[in-house]
Amino acid sequence: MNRDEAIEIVKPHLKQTRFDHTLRVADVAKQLAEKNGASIEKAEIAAILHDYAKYFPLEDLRGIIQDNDLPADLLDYHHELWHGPAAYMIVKQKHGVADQDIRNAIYYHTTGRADMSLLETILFVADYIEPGRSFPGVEEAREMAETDLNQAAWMALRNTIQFLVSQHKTVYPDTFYAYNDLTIRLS
Ligand code: DGI
Ligand code: FE
Ligand code: FE
Ligand code: FE
Repeated sequence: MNRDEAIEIVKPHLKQTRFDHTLRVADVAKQLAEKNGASIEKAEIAAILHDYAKYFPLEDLRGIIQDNDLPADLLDYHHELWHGPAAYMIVKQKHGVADQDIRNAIYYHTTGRADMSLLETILFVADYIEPGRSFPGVEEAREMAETDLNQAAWMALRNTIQFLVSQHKTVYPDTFYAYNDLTIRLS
């Protein structure tokens, strides 16, 4: 699958603003891949596909999770967490994306997880720091991504956990596992 094929797949499913976000994530992911010695082509494809399922009806996302033995506990958490695992499954089944690392990057782009691969970390950070994002702490994470990708991922995880806690929201365990893993690895 090349860039244009990936774009053709996702474009009909995204609003213009989300499509623009997707292209910015792809740009940032390519830069991070180049800087960190990852495959630029894989980073670009994973980024273009990452929010494919963002606007699928919730019943469809629920069905994809249930019918494919994805973790059932996802359904106990915020539905915002469903579109990554669902996209992972659809690109595998409908679009023949065979590369496990690309698919895992899509799967974990919202929550993160422990022991993220380089490609997973790149997509996780690119989604967080793309130039259209403007939440508190993003500028620090952006600057950190220039020199230390894992430290930038750690900052994104810490900020997200702090934000969710401040809003009295639940935090999916993989997000804690990702944070703990990087806290240990970076100390
Ligand atoms: O799809 P995007 O908007 O580009 O970004 P995303 O897929 O990273 O979604 C991030 C949103 O998910 C963010 O606003 C926080 C929300 N969220 C809800 N529960 C959790 C969560 N994010 C994480 N990392 N962990 C959660 O448990
Ligand atoms: Fe997303
Ligand atoms: Fe994200
Ligand atoms: Fe995104």
